[in-house]
Amino acid sequence: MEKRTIMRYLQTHYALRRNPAGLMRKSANSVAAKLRELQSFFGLKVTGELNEETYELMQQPRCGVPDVGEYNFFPRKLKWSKNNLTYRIMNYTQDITRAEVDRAFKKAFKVWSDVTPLNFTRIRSGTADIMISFGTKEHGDFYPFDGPSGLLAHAFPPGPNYGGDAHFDDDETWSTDSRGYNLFLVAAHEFGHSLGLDHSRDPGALMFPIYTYTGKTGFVLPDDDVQGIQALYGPGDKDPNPKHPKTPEKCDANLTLDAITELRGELLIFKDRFFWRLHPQMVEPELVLTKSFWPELPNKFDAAYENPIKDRVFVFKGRKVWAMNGYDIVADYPKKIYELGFPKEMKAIDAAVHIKDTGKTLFFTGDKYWRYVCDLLESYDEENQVMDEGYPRLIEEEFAGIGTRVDAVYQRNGYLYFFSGPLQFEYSIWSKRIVRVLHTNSIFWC
Ligand SMILES: [Ca+2]
Ligand SMILES: [Ca+2]
Ligand SMILES: [Ca+2]
Ligand SMILES: [Zn+2]
Ligand SMILES: [Zn+2]
Repeated sequence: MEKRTIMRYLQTHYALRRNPAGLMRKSANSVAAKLRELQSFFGLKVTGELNEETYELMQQPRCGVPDVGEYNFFPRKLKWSKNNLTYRIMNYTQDITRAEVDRAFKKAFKVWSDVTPLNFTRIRSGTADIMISFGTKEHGDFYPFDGPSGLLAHAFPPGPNYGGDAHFDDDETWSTDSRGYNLFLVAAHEFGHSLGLDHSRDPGALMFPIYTYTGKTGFVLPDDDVQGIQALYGPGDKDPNPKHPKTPEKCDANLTLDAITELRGELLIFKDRFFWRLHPQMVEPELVLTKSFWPELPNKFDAAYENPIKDRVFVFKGRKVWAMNGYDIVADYPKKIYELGFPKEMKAIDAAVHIKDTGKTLFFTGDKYWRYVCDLLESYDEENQVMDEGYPRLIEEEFAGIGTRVDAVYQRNGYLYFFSGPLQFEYSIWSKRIVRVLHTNSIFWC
C-alpha cells in the first residue's frame, strides 16, 4: 500500500483534511491522530503508528462511508420523516442478471422493513427517495470509486436530492453468492446508511464497515443493527425473524465458550460466529467474525486444537473435521470423524487438546474422552491403530472435579484449562489434579 493510498484512506474514512493548496497536510501529528481514531474504532492497539495490524486492516474491502460521523464529509445524519419510501434502480451491473439485481435490492430493503414501520416501494420512473446506481471512478458526486476492491459502495443519509441514494462500484464483481462481493449483503449495509445509520464498531453488525461474506444460510439482521434502526424509527408490527444474533461480551458473568486453540502463539477463543484473538503481549483481545478468517468454514465450531509441530489447526463441527495451515484448508479436508477412528454413531466432539510434552491428543465427547498416542489425523487406518488402548474412558476417572462435560480445553505451560459452562478449571498435567477454579471470563482478565 502506497503512502498516497494510506492518506486517501484517512481522508475518506477519518476526515483527514487537505490543506488549502490541495496538498495533504504534512503534519505527522494529524496523520497519527487519524490513525489513533482508526485503531480505536476497530479495537486495535492504539499507537498512532502504521503497524502491520493497522496496515492489514486498511487493505480490507469496505464501505466508502466514513467511520467518524462528526465531520462534514456527508451531510449530517437525519432520519426520514415518513414511513413510506420509494426506490428506483437507475442502471444495472453486467455481473449478474437484472432479475438477480432486482431481487438482491428487494431483499436488502426487507431486512430493514421487517424490523421497522418502514415500507419500500419500487418505482420505475421519476425521482425516488432512494436512487440506486452502479458507477465507476468519478461518477457524479465527487466521492469517486477506486477500481476493483477497496471501496465497494457508499450511500447518503436521509435528505432531499442525493439524500438516501446508494452507489455501487461497478469495478467490483457482484454476485448472489460467495464470489466477488455479494450484492445483497453490501446493499443491505448501504441501505442502512440511506435510512440514517452510521458505522458500528460491533464486528458482528451489518453496519460494521468491513465486508465479510457471512455464508449461504439465511441472513438474519444482528441485534446491534436492530437496536440502531429502531432507535430511529421504532419497531414494526411483526418481525418474521425475531431471533437477532447478539455479539458476545467477553466480561459477561455467564460467558460460556465453544472451543479454544492456539494458532502460532496466539490464543483463539471461539464463541458463536466469532473468535477472540488473544496475543500473549496484548491485554485487549480482538473480536472477529470466524468467516472473516476462514470464509469456507462453518460459522461456529464444536472443538479445535493445534499441533504446533505440524503447524496444523484442526477444527470440528458435527461429524466433520478440517485441518488448517494458517488461513488455508489442507487438501482432502473436511474428513469425517469416524475416519479418525471414532465410532460411527458419534455425532460431535465437544472439545480437543494436543499436549505438546507427551505428543498425545485428547478428545472429549459427552462424559467420555479418547486419547491418541500421537497426532496422526492425516494417516489413521485400522492396521495402524493410533487410539490408545482402553479408551474411551469417563472424564471423571482421570479429571475428577471438572464435571461431566467439557465445552473447551487448551494447554499452556504444563496445565490444561478446562471450560465447563461459566467455570474454568486449571489442571496440572504433572500432579494430575485441579489447582484452581476460575470463572470462564477470567481468560480475559475480567
Ligand atoms: Ca434521494
Ligand atoms: Ca472499489
Ligand atoms: Ca465445544
Ligand atoms: Zn458503510
Ligand atoms: Zn457516489
